Amino acid sequence: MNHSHKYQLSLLALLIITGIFFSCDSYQASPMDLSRHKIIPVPVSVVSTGSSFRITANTTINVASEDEEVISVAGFLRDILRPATGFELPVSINKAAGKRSINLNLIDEEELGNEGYLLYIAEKNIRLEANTAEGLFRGIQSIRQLLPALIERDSVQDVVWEIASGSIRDYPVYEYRSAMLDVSRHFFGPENIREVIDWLVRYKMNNLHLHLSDDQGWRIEIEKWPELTKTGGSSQVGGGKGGYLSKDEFKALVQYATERYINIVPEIDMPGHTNAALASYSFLNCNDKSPDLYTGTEVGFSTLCTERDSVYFFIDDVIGEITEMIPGPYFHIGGDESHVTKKEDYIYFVQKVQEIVTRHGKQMIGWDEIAQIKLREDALVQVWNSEENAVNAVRQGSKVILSPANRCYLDMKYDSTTTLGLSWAGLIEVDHGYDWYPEQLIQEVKKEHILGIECPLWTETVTNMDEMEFLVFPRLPGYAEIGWSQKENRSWETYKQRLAGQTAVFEEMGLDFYRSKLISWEK
Ligand code: TNX
Repeated sequence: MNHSHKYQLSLLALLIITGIFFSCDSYQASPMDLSRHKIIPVPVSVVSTGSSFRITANTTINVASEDEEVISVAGFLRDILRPATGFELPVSINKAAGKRSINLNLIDEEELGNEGYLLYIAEKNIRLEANTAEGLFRGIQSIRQLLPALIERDSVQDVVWEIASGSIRDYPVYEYRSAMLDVSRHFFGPENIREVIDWLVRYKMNNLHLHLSDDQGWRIEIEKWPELTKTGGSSQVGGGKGGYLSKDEFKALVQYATERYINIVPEIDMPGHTNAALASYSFLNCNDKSPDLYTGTEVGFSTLCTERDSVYFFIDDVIGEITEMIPGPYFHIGGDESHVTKKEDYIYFVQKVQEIVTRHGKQMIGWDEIAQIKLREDALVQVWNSEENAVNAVRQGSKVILSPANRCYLDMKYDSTTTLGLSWAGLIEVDHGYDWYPEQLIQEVKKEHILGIECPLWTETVTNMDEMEFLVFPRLPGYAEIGWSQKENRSWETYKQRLAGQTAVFEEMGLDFYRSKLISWEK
């Protein structure tokens, strides 16, 4: 055989072999190292097997049972993968894990709890397993973080969609991992709130607390008391037009959140922080005179008339209408900074409101001042400022939600040059926000007393989404990690590398994040 024949034959062989390979969608899996993942919050354990799984046009999403919730979680996965890959990724139901498929299975393994998951990534398929659909949903967020950042785009990208192979075992330390958004000082509507929900989803947080009323504005429609939104909803800090959520908008938001395993915690702040309500209905004031609407940023000057029965009928209506719209277990009554309510009146008031919340079938949450009353055992105390109140709460048998202002207030400035935000609780650079442990915050408050952590964004200085993004990112992922990850897996040194690994994702999300000098943001 001469050279040219030899060449033609080997070319033919090559073509045949390639053809065989393509017809069964095979490919050379790239070597990859799962242990170099950038997942936030860091999982319980990660083992690399040095290869990879590739999502291709032939990949399917398979669920092992006809559980509707699991099927809908599979649909969520498909919806995040489809736009940028351009692949169909059909959801099918099959008992056995297929080749080239991403499989979602329910299992029964106590240690994983409600939200834990196992993720096995092999060359031939991916298996995601959890006790509940919620656990599968949390696991999907890890899959998402293991893919190239371009997966965030909404048009088809020319990318090899590979995920490093290996296994992940993961579950949270704390059951309550949350952020709070103040929509009262400046109003933020449904579209903005949905975006915030999407942020929480990514980092496996599970609650969003909405601060729906304050001196500057009342933000939720109450049918029986229409002036609350008509008058009380018409103002905000700085004199803008304010706004409010209609009941339909609120219900749609709750549904959006629920579908994403985020519980909404509504707060009506009382008896202080009530100027907007007092301006709407004069009988709420002991002198029967409505004050003007308020657009400043002082706190602690307003109070409901705590001695009037009509005030409690009013509160019963408000709590009734709101709790009817939420499937979740909590209702937040505020209770902070009631500086012009006499102490005995405050105690009488919160005691009565605790009964009302209980009658509507919900667990009461309040800011730490409520620990001054005789709490029901299921009442939850949100600790923002006072150790004494925190200790009082746990001594009474209540659990606490930790929101230490000097560590996790998202409205605190990063450093002295930050123009947005406040600084009354100190400056919170990214390391200071990350580097603490809930169970070490207050000596007498032990791990078993802590339901979880929540980081609030008060919006006195926040007027639009760009400003919100700047204060929330990059601190939020750190708070998610504090709530989820095991203490022994956490350190600022490793966290800051994983945070740097989020650069491209933040950019794809279009976030105006704070580029802290402490982080080596990727170019
Ligand atoms: C204190 S934290 C408040 C809010 C303010 C915030 C500003 C808490 C329970 N009350 O009314 O908006 O500081 O950082």
